[in-house]
Amino acid sequence: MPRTFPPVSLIGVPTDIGAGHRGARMGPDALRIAGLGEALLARGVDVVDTGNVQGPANPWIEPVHGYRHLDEVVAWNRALMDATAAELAKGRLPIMLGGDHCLAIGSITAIARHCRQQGKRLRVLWLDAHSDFNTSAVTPSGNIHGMPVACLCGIGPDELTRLGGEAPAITPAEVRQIGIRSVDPEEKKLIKDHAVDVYDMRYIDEVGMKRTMETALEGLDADTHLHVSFDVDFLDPSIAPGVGTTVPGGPNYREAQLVMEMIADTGRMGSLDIVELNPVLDRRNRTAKLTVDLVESLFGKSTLMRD
Ligand code: Z70
Ligand code: MN
Ligand code: MN
Ligand code: MN
Repeated sequence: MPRTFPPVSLIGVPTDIGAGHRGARMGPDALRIAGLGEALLARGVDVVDTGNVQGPANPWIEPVHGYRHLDEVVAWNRALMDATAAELAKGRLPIMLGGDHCLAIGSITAIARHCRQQGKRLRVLWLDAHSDFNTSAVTPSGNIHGMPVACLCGIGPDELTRLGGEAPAITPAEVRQIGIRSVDPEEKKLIKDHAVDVYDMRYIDEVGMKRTMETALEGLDADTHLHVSFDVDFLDPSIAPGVGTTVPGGPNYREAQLVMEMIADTGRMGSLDIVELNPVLDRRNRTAKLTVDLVESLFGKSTLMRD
């Protein structure tokens, strides 16, 4: 059955402030040029491009006390939190065009607050090769894009954990991580201590993507806001080379399409981050075009005979 989607607001977040490679700052325009807005319009979705959130330049300096660019990360996330909240308040579905994954601190802080105000439950689906649950004490890199899930769960510097006021913004029980295949040793302990629900690649290989997604999406109801945080490095690098940190052994094209189709079928997606696309490392914008193709599936396009 054709599904109708709420009106969409595109929010560009042109920064690589939390990353270990520069280039994700060009992600928003690569997605626009790959036709993201037009593809949604063609599906009958009302789309407005709100332009780009503004923030400080990337000073590209070494980490200080376990954080690289903490002040700048805070500034970008404050700006994005406000932009996300403004679109949610209008009843629109914000799509964050990243930008590196640290931006999920700002977007999800706003989304969690919106859910509390509306009496809605939150489910965060974290599609990623990485768990992004590092802290300043255990990070191997100091890059804050490896820390957003921990920060959102209240583990991190006050400036980030309390971005929206009280901490934590979310609890680990609200999170499901899919596609994980690169976790640092101390990060693994934190994930286990906080009982984050992780569906890693071995799990997906053993039970299949269909059952994995059924389990991760279990319990969604009419009062649930589903947020999808899509790190493009979730995808196997053979189909998605345009990311800073490629990790072999990710979902292939067909598995990724199924993920998106099953999310669409829930009818519960209320917001979406698209992060870590790095056009500098891409070839002829193919990773951006693949991302647009997958987003069409998220908005109900069926590759088969189900339209
Ligand atoms: C590693 C770190 C990372 C990308 C997250 C990697 C983090 N765990 N890399 N997303 N692309 O440095 O914390
Ligand atoms: Mn809403
Ligand atoms: Mn990530
Ligand atoms: Mn990642």
